Amino acid sequence: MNKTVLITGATSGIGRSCALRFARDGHRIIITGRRKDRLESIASNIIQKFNSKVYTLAFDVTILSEVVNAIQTLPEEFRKIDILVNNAGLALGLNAIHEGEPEQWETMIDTNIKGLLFVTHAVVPFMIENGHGHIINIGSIAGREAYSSGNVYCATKAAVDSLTKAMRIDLVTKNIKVSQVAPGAVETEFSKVRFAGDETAASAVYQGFDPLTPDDVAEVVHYVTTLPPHVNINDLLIMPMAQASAAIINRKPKST
Ligand code: NDP
Ligand code: 8X3
Repeated sequence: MNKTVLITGATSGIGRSCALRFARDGHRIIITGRRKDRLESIASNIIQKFNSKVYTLAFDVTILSEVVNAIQTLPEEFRKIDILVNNAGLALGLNAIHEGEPEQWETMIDTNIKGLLFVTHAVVPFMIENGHGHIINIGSIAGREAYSSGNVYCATKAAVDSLTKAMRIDLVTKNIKVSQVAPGAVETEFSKVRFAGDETAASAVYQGFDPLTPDDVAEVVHYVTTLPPHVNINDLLIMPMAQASAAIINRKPKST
């Protein structure tokens, strides 16, 4: 059956892969993010490849009025949202707590926690009206274990873990499933954003081992939505084989 799937942060990485994965099944897709040009090119790619229905919404998840306005403008055929993938998020910087930049903390908290809350708050009424729904929050290994200099980013992802549990409790009587998919290292634009465009620092993060690809994560997110109505995956931690914990990665030495 065709479903309507709204994915935040679909201009890149995991969100973009999720959009393509759900579109492959012929679902109606709503892709969101701030970069309008990217949304448009991904939408034409989806239409060309899968002939799926796709709608783009350019907004900033950190601005409540933008979130509310964007969701309100959805045309009738896209309003029955069955699946919400709360994926938009970012890390900025990697500094010990006393050397961190408070503006970067604010952006991470605004995006990863408040943004997820704003979008959920705007979308859940549609799900309640429809009598069902499924919310998938993208957490992280960083939400399970703090790692050196990860402080505020780790805290935001621990909040996603906690909010996922809280949402599940509050929405259980509304027939809305709430799941968390929490990946380890995935090679996307994440580290380029974290290191302010420093490609050398970003690529070093993934050196010497095979990180997850955004398609690996999208496959898992998609899987979680394919189970029978009485089954919910509450929480799923997906790691690269070479990554045993947040900070322990089996990197192969560079061959000389
Ligand atoms: P990318 O940088 O590739 O993608 C991040 C997405 O979030 C982009 O589409 C970006 O869109 C969107 N986004 C960021 N800020 C905002 C904002 N204020 N408003 C709207 N959209 C925003 O990174 P990933 O794909 O790796 O990250 C996706 C999620 O996965 C994040 O929540 C991240 O924390 C999480 N994650 C990532 C891991 C990794 O190793 N890469 C591991 C575990 C979790 P735009 O800039 O166009 O607005
Ligand atoms: C992103 C994974 O380990 O870089 O959530 O924080 S990590």
